[in-house]
Amino acid sequence: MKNYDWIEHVKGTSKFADDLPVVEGTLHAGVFTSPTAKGKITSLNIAEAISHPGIKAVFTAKDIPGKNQIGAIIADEPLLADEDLHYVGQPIALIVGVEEYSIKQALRKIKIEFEEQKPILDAREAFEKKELIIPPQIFAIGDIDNAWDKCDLIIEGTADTGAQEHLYLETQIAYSIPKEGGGIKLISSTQSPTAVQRCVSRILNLDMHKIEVDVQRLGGGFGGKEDQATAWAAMAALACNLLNQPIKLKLSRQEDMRYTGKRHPYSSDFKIGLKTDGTIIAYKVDFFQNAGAAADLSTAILDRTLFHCTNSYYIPNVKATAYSCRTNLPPNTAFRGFGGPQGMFVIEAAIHKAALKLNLQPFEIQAKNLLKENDKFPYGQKAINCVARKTWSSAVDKFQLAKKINYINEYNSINALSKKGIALMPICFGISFTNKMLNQASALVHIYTDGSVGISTAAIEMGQGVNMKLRQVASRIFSVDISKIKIETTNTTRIANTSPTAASSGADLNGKALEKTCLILRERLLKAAEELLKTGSNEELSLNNENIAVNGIKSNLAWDKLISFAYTNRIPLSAHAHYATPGIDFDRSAAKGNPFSYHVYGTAIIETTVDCLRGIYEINSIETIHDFGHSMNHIVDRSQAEGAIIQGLGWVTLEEIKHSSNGRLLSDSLSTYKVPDIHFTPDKVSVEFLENDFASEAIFNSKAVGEPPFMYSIGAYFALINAIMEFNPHIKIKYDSPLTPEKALLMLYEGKELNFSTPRNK
Ligand code: MTE
Ligand code: LUZ
Ligand code: MOS
Repeated sequence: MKNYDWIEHVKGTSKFADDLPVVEGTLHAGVFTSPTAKGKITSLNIAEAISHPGIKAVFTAKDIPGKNQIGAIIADEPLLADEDLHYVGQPIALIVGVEEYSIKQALRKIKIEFEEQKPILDAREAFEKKELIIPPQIFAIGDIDNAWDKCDLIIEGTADTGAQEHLYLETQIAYSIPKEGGGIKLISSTQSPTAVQRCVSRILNLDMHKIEVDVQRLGGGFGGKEDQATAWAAMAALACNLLNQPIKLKLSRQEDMRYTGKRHPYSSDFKIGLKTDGTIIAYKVDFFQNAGAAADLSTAILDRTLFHCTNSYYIPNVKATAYSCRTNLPPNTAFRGFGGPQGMFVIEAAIHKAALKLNLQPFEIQAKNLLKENDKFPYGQKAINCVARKTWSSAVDKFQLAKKINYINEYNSINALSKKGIALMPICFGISFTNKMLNQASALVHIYTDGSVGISTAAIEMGQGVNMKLRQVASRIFSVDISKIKIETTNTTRIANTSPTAASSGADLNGKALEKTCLILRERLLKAAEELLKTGSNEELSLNNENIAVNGIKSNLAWDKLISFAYTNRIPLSAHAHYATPGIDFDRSAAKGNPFSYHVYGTAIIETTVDCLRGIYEINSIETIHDFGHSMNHIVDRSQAEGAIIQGLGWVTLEEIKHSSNGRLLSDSLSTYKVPDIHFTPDKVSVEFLENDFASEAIFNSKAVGEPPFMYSIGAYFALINAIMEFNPHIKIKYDSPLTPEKALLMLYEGKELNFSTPRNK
């Protein structure tokens, strides 16, 4: 199975928002943003900007006809700042002009004065100052207070993970076109068309039915357009509404990097208690999430950190507390894994630290505590059809762990300035939105009189291949060729009340809704065929390879003939159906329930080499046994796993977001923000499929794949630490990701006498 989208991408013929033809009279918009991380506006002078040649208008908060509010979960974020400034890059005014260059010039002519205050950039500092987005959230199981007595060893420590820039290839963009009756059509690069529609309706004080949002595809989202595509679309819509002219708003790469939120950095405290054999008895953890200046999706992300705080381990006594801390940075947002990676890093750090004390290998502790069937997660759900141990033992066998270790030991014994390290990384990721309401989808299917099929769902194609999977669903149920199936744009007038395409569940939710819809049509068509072929009750009809089969034998009735007969006989050839994931529930006040439809498991083995003179390093290989369920498209799923793994490697190694002490983003271009390229990519990235048919709520048992493999990369951090410790065994490790080459170099020589025996003046 190919992904037909890729052919168009390679030819350059796929259309993205900026490629769509613009309507006559289209104007462009630019955004004037806060120069300070915290302050109060004392004066804002837009007169000079308005009179700049080519400029049509400048809009500020007071021009908003509806509510100046874009917060989706908590109403704490204005579209345009009116008085208080909360981060560098916060939108203040919108400049509309005939072309982008004059807008750029006019942006410099807005004069702002403000009282500056001292910003908070760090989550722990925000916590000290009681700047919390919501009250602390707690997940607990067992009896943590009495569990410590049963432990032979108790270890405490801290673990930090960094922010991450989404770096989707297509920057944030929206195009707004006025429609009759004051309505608006929006082309938006969003993962959540309904979120855009709802927000624009609130900003403009218009009924939602007046706002149509249409999405062809995204040049990547990775969570960065789950919530944060909305503001730009709302600004384009605002100017469009006020001027009654089409408006295009797109961010340059640098604007995008500066103005939009990132993966949340976390700082955490852990305490872990074990038996001398490595059995984990108790785990206590406090997560300090750096939310940025507004809630955005932070509270939902905080939830997922708690859900995944024990990764794929069974721990009988757990207390996990999570604090969402308000700081003066752009609001941080969804990013592949959605808080899961941040939670999982900390338990891995705790295990690593405990292993050093117990004189065990970290993988011995990991293996000992892996989930078994029916083990309980801290939120009460049981691990069902759990393949945690199966993926682990397959990885150990298939990738020959024992042999690898021998080889690495030998390598390290003969190389003084180059050291290798190895780590294993099991993963476990829950599938379903943790907010139950969002686990629904619907589909609309038209069969045209020539037998070709058009499909609408809520799914957004952003490179992950969901459109290909949806085509496969319809193709399989109708038994017609893929070429007969077209996936239409995602449009709020065809599919209403869409959940974001997120939580890795795009194919599951929309695929299931589509399956239901196609089955309705298939039943109707088979009834029509019965009539046409005048078959008896002992004859069973089916669709087979663009033909109707009777008792499995090909008849002379072809698919297109049947369609044309159905149309002639006034049988409806369109259908719509709705799907809601069954069996999920979560009691928020008790923090107990079954929030997930199923879990995805897997195990990776990672080998790294560190250059102990320079601190630079290579990830040599990352080999995984991944639980795909019964994959419906191997090439799409494999590429999702590979992409997620390499994106994750960037997060734990090279990608370092730096701010100045007054809150200005320093790493705001690709010369200062390093992402993995093809040279950094490991020589060997193996993704082996563990096939099973366990997940009945996954579409055709093909498990969600978008996010889970991201977390394998956490193992690379520990493999690098292990390599560094071969060179400098006595360092005190701060578990502080990303492990940039700079940090690696400092760790290699921490506490070491530098002894340059060669005379330097010669
Ligand atoms: N793959 C590509 N190529 N581009 C993306 O933007 N987003 C990821 C993942 N894979 C993304 C991607 C994220 S964050 C999610 S949640 C899923 O795709 C969403 O799509 P799905 O639900 O259809 O898997
Ligand atoms: N978005 C969301 C998500 O709103 N809820 C989730 O549980 C989730 N999980 C992963 C990614 N996005
Ligand atoms: Mo993905 S973080 O759920 O968009």
